[in-house]
Amino acid sequence: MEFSKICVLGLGYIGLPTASTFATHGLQVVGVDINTKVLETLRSGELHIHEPGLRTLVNAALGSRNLTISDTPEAADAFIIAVPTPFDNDKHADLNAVKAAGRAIVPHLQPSNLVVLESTSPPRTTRDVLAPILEESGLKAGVDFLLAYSPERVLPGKILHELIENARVVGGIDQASTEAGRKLYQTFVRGEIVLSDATTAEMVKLMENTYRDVNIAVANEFAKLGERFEIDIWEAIEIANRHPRVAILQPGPGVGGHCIGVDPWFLVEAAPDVTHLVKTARQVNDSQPGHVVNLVKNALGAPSSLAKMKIAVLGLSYKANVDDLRESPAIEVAQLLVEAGAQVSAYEPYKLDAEIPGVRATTSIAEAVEDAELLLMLVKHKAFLELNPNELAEQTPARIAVDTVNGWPMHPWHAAGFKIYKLGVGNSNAN
Ligand code: SAJ
Repeated sequence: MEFSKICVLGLGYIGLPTASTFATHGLQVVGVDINTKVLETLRSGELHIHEPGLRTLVNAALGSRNLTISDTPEAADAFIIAVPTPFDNDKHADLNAVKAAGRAIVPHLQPSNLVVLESTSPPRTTRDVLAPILEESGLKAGVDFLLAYSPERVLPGKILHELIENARVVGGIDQASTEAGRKLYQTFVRGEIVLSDATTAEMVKLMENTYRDVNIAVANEFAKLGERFEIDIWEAIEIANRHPRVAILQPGPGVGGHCIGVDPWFLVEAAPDVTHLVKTARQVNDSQPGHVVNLVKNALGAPSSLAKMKIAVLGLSYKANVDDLRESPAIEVAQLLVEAGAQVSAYEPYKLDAEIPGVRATTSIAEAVEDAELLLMLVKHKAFLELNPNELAEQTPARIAVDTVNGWPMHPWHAAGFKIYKLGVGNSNAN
């Protein structure tokens, strides 16, 4: 089958780059979003999301006239669903956007069309949730139209590169759907396209992020053991990772973003009786912000309260060198400090206007640290790694620093007069 026109439903972090990439590779693409603000922003030549290179790509796609944007789908050869699947307060997957996208496709679905779900979804969503909705068209999945699942697996900050170069799994509800999916993504994917079935492809995506979450959880427990046994866990992990079959990830203030902290819950919800480890890992990682607050107390001599303590927080984003604040553990730490009575100033170089209740946002490191008693690094931003402790010592009265990401080497900071407390490192190393 040939694809000349496609509809991409959802113009967010995945849908917009995907729609634009198809368009710059010669397909006619209708990008659909139900959020009129998103459409207005795109039509005015602006972007509602930040991703290196995305503005140039979207401009090229719109400029070629291959990409048009709309609030409703229209007839096409293929439909790609790339809408959010968040979780609700009970940690249950919220599939309303996927269902709504399916229903929006129904009036336009024609025999031999392909529908691909890209949104991260609990196992069997393509078969058990999406197929019945699409069949309200009167057409039968696997008989009259093709249906597949193909997850996005790109890393925020590297989306445009990884979209094209990563291996991609395509799983159809039958052989013909799988083949059609391969043909569609071959338009631009240079990485290997691995063929499977829909439910396996759904599991692959969830397993990747769950594996990473569990690995980070064990690193976070190792960090607590490092503190208990007065060693440097960063050094221990580095040495352990020289073993050819060991690859431990890095401990830190917690796991943020909208993927790794969310996706494992889809497995726990789908099969709670067989996912004890997955659930425990989530709980371990979710407990890290509270652990960081304990480290701060400890560094200050374990006061019973942090009332009026002046703390300068460095970094608020969910990971290094991005401006994305969604589900950021750094924000949770800042909030816990405020709740404990501390006076918190924060500097986030990628988002100077970050608004967190009770936290004083600052536009420079100098402003954040000017009257601080303690410096707390929560994100391994390049700018923080390059700080010169001697220069910093002149800008702040603080002589205590807490490093949760192993960004500051002990020696130069000690030499500049700072006590350094590190997550994962015994206190005896602080001086
Ligand atoms: N983190 C650690 N220690 C580490 C690595 C990460 O604490 O060693 C923390 C980060 O600081 C961050 C969180 O984990 O708070 C997640 O960051 P990340 O860089 O691991 O992942 P994401 O959420 O930006 O992107 C992930 C990627 N998945 C994998 O690498 C398996 C990406 O490929 C997926 O496409 C994306 O989730 C997604 O959309 O699912």
